[in-house]
Amino acid sequence: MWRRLLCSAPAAALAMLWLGASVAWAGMGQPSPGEMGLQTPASPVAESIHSFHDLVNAIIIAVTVFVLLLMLYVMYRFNARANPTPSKVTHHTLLEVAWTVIPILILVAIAIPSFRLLHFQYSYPKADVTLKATGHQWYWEHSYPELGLSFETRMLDDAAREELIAAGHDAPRLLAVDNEVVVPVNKVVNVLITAAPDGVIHNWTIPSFGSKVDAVPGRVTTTWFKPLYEGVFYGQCSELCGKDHAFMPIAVRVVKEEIYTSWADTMKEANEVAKSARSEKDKDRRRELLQQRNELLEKAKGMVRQASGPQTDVRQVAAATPAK
Ligand SMILES: [Cu+2]
Repeated sequence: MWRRLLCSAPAAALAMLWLGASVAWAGMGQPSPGEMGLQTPASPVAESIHSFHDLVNAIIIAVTVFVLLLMLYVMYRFNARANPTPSKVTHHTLLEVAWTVIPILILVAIAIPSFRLLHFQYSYPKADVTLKATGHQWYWEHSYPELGLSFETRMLDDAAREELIAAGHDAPRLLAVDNEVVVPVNKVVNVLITAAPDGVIHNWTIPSFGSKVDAVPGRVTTTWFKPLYEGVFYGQCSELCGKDHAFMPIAVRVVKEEIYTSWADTMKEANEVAKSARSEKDKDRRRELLQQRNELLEKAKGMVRQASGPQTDVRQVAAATPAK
C-alpha cells in the first residue's frame, strides 16, 4: 500500500500538471468520459495489477527524467563553446560497470513483483462459483455447470437500452446486454473459457476484475476473480474475431449472496419449465409453459436489478465501502 501511494503520487501529480485537472479518472466497471488510466480495480488481482502498473510507471518516469537531465547537462557543459578542447578519454571502467549493473538492478526490481503478480493471477483459490464462458460469432454463452444453468448473452440494441434507461437502470451503449452474468460479492469465481469448436478465438475480458483471457476453440483457458464491490462490471471481447467483434460485450452483475441464491433458484425453475415445454406435445400447453418460462426469466432479471438499484454513475459504486 505504501509503495503504491509513494509511486502513484508523483506520477499523478505530473499527469495533472500536464493535462490539467479537468481530466476524469477512470470509472469502475465501465469506461468514463475523458478517462485516464486503467478502470478502477474491483478485485484483488486488479488491485495488484494497478500497484504493479504504478510501480513500473514511476520507474519509467524516473529513468526518463534522469536521461533528460543528463542530456541537458551534456548540451550545456560540453558544447563547442563551453568546452573547446574535448577530452580524449575513450574508456571508463567504473562508468561502464555502472551502466551495465544499474539497468540490471532496475530490471530485477521490475521482475520480482511481475512474477509475483503472475503467480497470483494463476493461483486459482478454491472456487465458490464456477462459470463457463463460450465465445461464439458473435455473442457469449454463459453457463453455471454446478447449477445446470446456461444462457446466451447478447448486446442490447438502442431501443432495448432506451427502455431500460427509462425504467431507471444503467444501460451503456455497446456494453449493456440482455442476459448478465450474476455472481455473489466477495466470493471466488472461477471462469472456464472456451470458444465454439467451429468458431474463432475470442477473449473474455472484464477490466475492473483484471480478467483477460483468450477463448480458444477446442481448449479451456481459465481466469478467476473475487469481486470486492457490488454493481455491474462491463467488458468486451478483446480478440479480433470478425465483423461483430465490437458487439459482443460481457456484463457481470455482483450482488449479495442471498440475492444470488434466489436468482439462481429462479433461473433453475425457468430451466425446468423450459425442459417440460420441450417435451410437451400439446401446442397450447407448450405456449403456456414457454410464457411461464419467460416470466420467470424476467423475474430473475428484475430481482437482481432491483437489488443493485438505479446505477447512473458507476463512480458512486467506486466510492462505496468495499464489502467485508
Ligand atoms: Cu469475439
